[in-house]
Amino acid sequence: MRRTLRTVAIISALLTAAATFTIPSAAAPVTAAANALPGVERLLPRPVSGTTSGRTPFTLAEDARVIARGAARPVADYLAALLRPATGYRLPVSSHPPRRGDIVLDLGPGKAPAGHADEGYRLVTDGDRATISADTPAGLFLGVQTLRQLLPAWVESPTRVDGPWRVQAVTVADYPRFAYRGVMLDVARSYLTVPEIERYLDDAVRFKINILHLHLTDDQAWRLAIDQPAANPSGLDYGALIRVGSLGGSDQLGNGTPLGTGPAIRGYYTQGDYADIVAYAKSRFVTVVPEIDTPGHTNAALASIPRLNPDGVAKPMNNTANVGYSTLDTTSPVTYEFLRTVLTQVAALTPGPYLHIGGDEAAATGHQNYVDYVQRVLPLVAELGKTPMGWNEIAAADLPPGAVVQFWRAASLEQVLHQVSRGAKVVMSPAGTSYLDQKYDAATPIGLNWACRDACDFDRYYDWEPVRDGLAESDVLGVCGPLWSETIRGLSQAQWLTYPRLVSLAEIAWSPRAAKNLADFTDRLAHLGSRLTIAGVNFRPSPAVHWTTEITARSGRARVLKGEIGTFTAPSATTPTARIDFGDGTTATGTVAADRLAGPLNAPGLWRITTPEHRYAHSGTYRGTVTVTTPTGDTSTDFTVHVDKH
Ligand code: TNX
Repeated sequence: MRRTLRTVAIISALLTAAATFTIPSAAAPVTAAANALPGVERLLPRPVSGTTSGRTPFTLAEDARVIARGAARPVADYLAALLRPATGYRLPVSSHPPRRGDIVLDLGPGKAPAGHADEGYRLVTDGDRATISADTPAGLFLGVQTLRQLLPAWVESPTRVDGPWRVQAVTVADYPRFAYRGVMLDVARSYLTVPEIERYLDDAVRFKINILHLHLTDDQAWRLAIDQPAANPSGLDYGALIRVGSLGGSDQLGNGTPLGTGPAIRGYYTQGDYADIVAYAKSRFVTVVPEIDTPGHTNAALASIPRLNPDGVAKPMNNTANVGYSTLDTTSPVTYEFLRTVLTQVAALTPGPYLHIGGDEAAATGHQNYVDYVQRVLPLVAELGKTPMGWNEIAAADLPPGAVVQFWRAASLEQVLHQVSRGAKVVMSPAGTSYLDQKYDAATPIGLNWACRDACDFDRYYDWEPVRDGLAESDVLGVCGPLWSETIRGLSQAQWLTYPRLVSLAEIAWSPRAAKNLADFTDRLAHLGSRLTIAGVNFRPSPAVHWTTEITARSGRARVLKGEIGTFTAPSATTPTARIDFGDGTTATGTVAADRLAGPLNAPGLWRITTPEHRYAHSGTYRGTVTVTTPTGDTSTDFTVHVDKH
């Protein structure tokens, strides 16, 4: 058995220029599943066009390189780092002419499908090589996500699995329907660490998400450090936003009922942390959209800086989920001094074009004050060089052309349409079909249910159309799925509510409208479960999906087999069984044990198959089979054992 698989994977991930791996092996490397290769028909989101050519499949060679020049190199580095842990291959990035078995990233004008230079790409795989071509590094990166899904699911393994790493011979030409394909993390109600956000992002980009909206401030807490500005006429203490404002969280309802599985998680981001998130996102071609929610949803700021209050007295922090009671004083110059300081720093830290000022549920502000406020702050954002963005309510004011309204409820539809007729754009986040914080059903232990009740699975989040209500295609920038965190404690719970529903939203945002087909989408999800399991993403295995199984078994040189012989995924199984045919005329029942059992907030982990001790009587080469039985039927894979002469 291969020793220290984990160590090998870690080393291979770290050393980009290491020598080939020569690992002393008493028995068996892990062999990739014999399951049918995933084809274009399984891609999520569905590409604009994809065909299987029927030619020789592409095989990633052990000595393969990723060929890239210039601005394509960072994408090549990303791809190589992605493939190294599971393959154990060195995968150097090189600018030499390609050889058989290489992956080529071909960057240049006119490479993407015509008219889609920004994010379009082509992917061609055959017996010679896999080539991704695009006009931009972003296009290459999106093509990389497609290639990744065409490799066996075990490519997502953080530890080494042996190949062959084959890809069907395909031709894909692809580009997005919408430029804005977002997910929103509410780090105000309950905090996520920087590594948690990065991991969350790494999984979202699999589905071609390219916007990370960060809801940084709310009534419960303020999470982004703001430096003391050089000019501070009112002598405001911005450090208090962290000393006081970051200490809060959404622990309970207003009536005292506890929320979530424990108290909200506290924390804050230094400006360096925020810059790290932005840089990490940028390396994945994701734009960060920061939101400073105002003039309502501001209790944490009012609790931190007394002078923001008309009476000069700081409000108490409030760790309930209550909202709608707080407001900045829209008539006070101190408010605008404060906002200029905050928004100037946020704008300076944010390379992306958008700056979101919230604007939702400002029930305590008063209508005219609210309109005056929006008409003052949006131009300030524009003056800072950013496109101002806010929730639907901002459409009550006259917006500067190009301002973006994030649509979350139909209440102010007339106003939104009016502002659109004046040049505003819309991002669609209709609560009932895109709020990722809603319970899947009554049994979901976390989540809210005000926007979606009872049947809020991936199908509902798939089966809606963003261009509607009198909007035209060109009015809509795209789609965003908000994950409000009143009830969410940490990354694993965030993933549980996110997957598979974010995949639904991602397909709405990426794929052509005419390609929408719920039954087909459900079939594709059925295979995705194994990939998420292997990647270690916590997802809810919906009972509406016939989750499929992927299996690997170990091959190698041995006279005696014993211990772990294979691994498989089975997202909906509770008591799978395994049978081993040793290939010498004998069979046995394998012992099956789960890494982690499914729970009300947990996807099941991998299942390990252990063989009873089996001694081969004679030397030779034996082809064995491991077969597992799960609710979706039997799945088998072969393994080979070489038994040497004594
Ligand atoms: C409404 S949507 C809110 C948030 C809550 C969310 C909970 C919006 C703009 N405001 O403050 O967190 O509902 O689902």
